[in-house]
Amino acid sequence: MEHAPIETPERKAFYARIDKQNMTPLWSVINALITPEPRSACVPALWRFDEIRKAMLEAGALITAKEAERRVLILENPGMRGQSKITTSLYAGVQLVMPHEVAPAHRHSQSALRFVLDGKGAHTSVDGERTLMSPGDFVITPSMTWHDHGNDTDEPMFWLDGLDIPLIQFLDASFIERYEHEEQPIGKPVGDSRARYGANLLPIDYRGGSATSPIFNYPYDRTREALHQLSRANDCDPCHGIKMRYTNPANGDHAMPTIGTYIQLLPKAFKTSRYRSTDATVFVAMEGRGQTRVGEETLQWGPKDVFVVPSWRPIVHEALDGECVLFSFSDRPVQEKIGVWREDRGNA
Ligand code: GTQ
Repeated sequence: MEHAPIETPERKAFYARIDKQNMTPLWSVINALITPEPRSACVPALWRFDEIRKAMLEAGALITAKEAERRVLILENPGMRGQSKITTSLYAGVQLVMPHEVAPAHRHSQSALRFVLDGKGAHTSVDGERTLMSPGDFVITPSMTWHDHGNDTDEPMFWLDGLDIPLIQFLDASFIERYEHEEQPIGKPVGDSRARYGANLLPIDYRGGSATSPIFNYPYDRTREALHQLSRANDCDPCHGIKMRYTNPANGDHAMPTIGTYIQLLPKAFKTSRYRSTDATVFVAMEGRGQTRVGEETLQWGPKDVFVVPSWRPIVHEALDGECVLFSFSDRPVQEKIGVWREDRGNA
């Protein structure tokens, strides 16, 4: 039972007196503070890639990557406009790097992920190593690592940025530094971290210890090959289809400390069982067409569309046009670490 004490004139007068001392009664607000279930301002929403792309190209004509520092259009949750949030704890935006542009080097305490949407061969550099990016690649920029982006190809390059900006803002732990040059020096060959950490090997004395995976590009061709192989075994989870988690090879934990990252395959015509969890999740449809029912709403998606599902809202995914692949990210690692993450699989 929710308590709702009556506000008598005596009580109201008391509240007014203590208000001057920056005090307020818990019993007036407890029902809004400690709710029986998550109550979020975050709402389900979808952004179509063709619309994002059109707006981004307009932005491309209006401002350079250099002047903007990062030419990004933020995907703002319609229930939280003006806050630069796609969920309560996470930020998402689409970044465009035009041919022969550089997004200048900086570093910040926020962790970032990139999920490549369109274009092939532009690069990002992280702490002295460069990686070339292709559609479907999942690339990490760990907290406080120097990073700059560049595009030496003749095509515009688009990717989705996911950052823990709202979480770091909430913790009041934001720092940024700009590098003295546009680009950082590159001291390692392309593929160095993949060879060191991404080949089922680790350097002999490597003990891990850093919060983020030492692999910074999880290329789509390898990820897709794993999903393909697993789809042949056809042992789908009723709630997820085939869903895998990107990991830190040094300790098996999530690849990033604050953002869980996932890839899932829905076989042709597969429909998931009703599922909900406390981590609001951002999805990118990488391949195929389908729909996701979120409570009463249905989001129809196709390749490169981005959509968001709030915490604890029941969802059902359905593949409508052949096999589908969804990339997703959420704050699940944080919730797991503090012991509050929950899921409800129905009876599945
Ligand atoms: O590429 O470093 O979308 O610093 C927002 C902040 C991207 C980036 C964003 C950033 C970046």
